[in-house]
Amino acid sequence: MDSIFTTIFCILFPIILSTILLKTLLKFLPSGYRKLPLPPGTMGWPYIGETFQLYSQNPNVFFASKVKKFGSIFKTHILGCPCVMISSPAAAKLVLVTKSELFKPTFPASKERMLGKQAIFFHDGAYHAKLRKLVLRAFMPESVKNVIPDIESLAIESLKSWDGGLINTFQEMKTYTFNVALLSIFGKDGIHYREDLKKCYYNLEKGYNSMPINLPGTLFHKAMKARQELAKIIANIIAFRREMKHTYTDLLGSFMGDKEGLTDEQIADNMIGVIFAARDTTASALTWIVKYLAENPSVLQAVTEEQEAIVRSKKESGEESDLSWADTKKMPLTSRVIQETLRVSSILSFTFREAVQDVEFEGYSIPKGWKVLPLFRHIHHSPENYSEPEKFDPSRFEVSPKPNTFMPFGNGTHSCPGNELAKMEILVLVHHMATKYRWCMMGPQTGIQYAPFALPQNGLPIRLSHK
Ligand SMILES: *[C@@H]1O[C@H](CO)[C@@H](O)[C@H](O)[C@H]1NC(C)=O
Ligand SMILES: CC(=O)N[C@H]1CO[C@H](CO)[C@@H](O)[C@@H]1O
Repeated sequence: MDSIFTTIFCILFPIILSTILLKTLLKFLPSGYRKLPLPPGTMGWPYIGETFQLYSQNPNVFFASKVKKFGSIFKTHILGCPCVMISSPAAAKLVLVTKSELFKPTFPASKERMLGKQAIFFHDGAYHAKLRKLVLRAFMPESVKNVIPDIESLAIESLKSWDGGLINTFQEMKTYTFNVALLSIFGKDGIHYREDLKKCYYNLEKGYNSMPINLPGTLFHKAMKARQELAKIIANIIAFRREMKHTYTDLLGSFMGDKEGLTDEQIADNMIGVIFAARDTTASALTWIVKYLAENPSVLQAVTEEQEAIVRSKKESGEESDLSWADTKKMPLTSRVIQETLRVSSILSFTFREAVQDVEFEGYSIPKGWKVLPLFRHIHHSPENYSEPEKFDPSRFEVSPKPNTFMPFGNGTHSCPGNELAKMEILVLVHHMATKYRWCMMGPQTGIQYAPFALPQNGLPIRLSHK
């Protein structure tokens, strides 16, 4: 009896003791060393991972099947990187806002070289905060107000050039959003440089998704050369402005006026970066709006009535016909159409962050260097947050969405600082399009392409004509 007890004691005691010791020890170790499991999920093939499964179909199919199998946090491997995808509003809030210091924004090195290493997206901390302040200053409502008449001229000019013809909506919208971007960056000076900037930017864009091999003849090489030419043009504009000694309220003015002083190179990287961030995303949103309005005649009718009422009331009160800031505040229904378009189309399905250290996250461990992807598209299409999520129904935004369930511009310190400008250029174009033109889609309109972002197949060919 005694010896059995002794034996059990001798065996059990060290086990119990060491367990207690280990637990105590682990409590004092940095959290990353504790052995929490990785999130559940599969990593697919070596290197390729599950990239094709994700990009060969509606990403929602991939997200939904993963969430069903593994829960709202799961691991996968895409674009050559191990990733953790997170699909709940609460977890997105942690990554983007409350615990954002643990997750830095991240981009492939080749994109960094192409847009410019000093551009705002590639930074965090003090330098990022300074740039963000400068961008926000130029894109806040007070500043956007001043450029409404010029945006309006661009919208009218674009619509006129499309009148009567068969157009590729996305391509044409890219021209419009490019011109608005130049206007917001360089003010009216932009017009003189428009064609040169456009030519260089076009070459830069062609190489953007190419293999990053910098040898003569490659698209990447041409893009890098175009990048240098863009920087040269911008340096000329900067030099010209220094001589003029004016103060400018556009984005370049905001960057040049900064007392702490930015180098010309830092300024150029950021101007190129802003064009990049502003153009295709907004053009894609506009393309979707044109599609949804064509598919939903009752919504188009309501938008047209709202916009015609503005024209009428201006006429009656003898006001100038130009749109003012106050007018754009009288477009609640059109604004809801924009919100619903951004929700359904979810142009950026997700964003990329990277764990800056081993992170303990909702019971799992995320290793340092892994990518962390908040799935905006999944959140925007979750039936728990939006009933009949696939249905286009702007009236759902008559009540404001719950926090962190609607993030077309992201959230936190890296959210899109250009959202006011983007909404403004959309409202202005829709105003003129709905009141003066009619359009119909040409060919079948069910296809969607998803890489790099959601867009109607073939850029939505339409025929547009004056009413
Ligand atoms: C961003 O996060 C804050 C804090 O969680 C939240 O209050 C706000 O509603 C969020 N914004 C969006 C657009 O969801
Ligand atoms: C605020 C809210 O209702 N959030 C819900 C959105 O949907 C997710 C599932 O995808 C739920 O977990 C949230 O509670």
